[in-house]
Amino acid sequence: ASLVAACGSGQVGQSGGSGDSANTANSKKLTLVPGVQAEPFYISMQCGAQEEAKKLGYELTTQAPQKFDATMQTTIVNALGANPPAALLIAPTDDQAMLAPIQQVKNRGTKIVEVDTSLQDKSVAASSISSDNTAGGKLAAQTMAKLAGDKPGSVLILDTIAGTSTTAARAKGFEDELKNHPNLKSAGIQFTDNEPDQAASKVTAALASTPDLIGIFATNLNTGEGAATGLRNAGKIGQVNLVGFDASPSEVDGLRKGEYQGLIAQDPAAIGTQGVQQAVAALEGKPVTRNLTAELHSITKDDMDANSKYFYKQ
Ligand code: T6T
Repeated sequence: ASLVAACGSGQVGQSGGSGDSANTANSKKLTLVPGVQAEPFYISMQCGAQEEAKKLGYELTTQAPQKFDATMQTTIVNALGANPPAALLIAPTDDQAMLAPIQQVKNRGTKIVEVDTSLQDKSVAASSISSDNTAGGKLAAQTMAKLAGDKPGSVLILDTIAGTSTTAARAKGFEDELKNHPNLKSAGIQFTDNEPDQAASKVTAALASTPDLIGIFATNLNTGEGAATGLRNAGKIGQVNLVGFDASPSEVDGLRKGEYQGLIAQDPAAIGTQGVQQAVAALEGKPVTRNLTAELHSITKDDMDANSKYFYKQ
């Protein structure tokens, strides 16, 4: 499935750039394969990537799976093998299962750049660009501790799918930082299949099983949206602090309404921009940076208007 994003002021189609013709083959073609289609984080990433590709004279096409799912993403990546792009920018949905399909495209001569998530095997990609997700998890725990003040209690972590490098690092960073805040006890990590409904049910269950639950860390957009639903259903909005990751329009709306007490915003457009820059550097034989880190920003209701530049596109 392709993705059409509204970037900046105008509607931007699937491709950016000068286009090309059969005789230039695919040397100017970049393909972006995000984790999932029609999702504000990856739409913002696509916008950054498209703009940069156009600037550098390349054509970027986006092909996104319908769900954050390794089988669906594998189908897309396998199909690229028939007509491989010069470079593939990809957010692997599983840090192991996506190794073989990505390696196969690489074997056809395509340069690989990881954007957002990454494979465990660090030998495949020429470059990886992501947030410092461990630091983001730590920042979320510090925010949670500040919100709790001196009040002791348990905090639940909502993760997405095992094998997702980013959210795993956020959960780990959060749990590690909790050790510095003895009032806060971890109520454990729950996986949600990256489905808001599952996140909502996990919150409902945790409210029943953990009477001293005072906080929830939602490691991404969907877990946050589901957690807000779970708290709303139980009439616990504002009583249990919700710290989310990302800054989708619905999360930002939730922060304004008091459903979230804090958000850790990423800079997905910068990840897309830098992903294209690294891919093009690799293609043009220029120096490539193996690992690049995009900025994170902690946002609360009080400072959200000053931080609106970090809100994602939809
Ligand atoms: O949080 C982002 C991304 O960084 C993560 O890898 C998967 O979930 C998101 O796309 C948000 O839904």
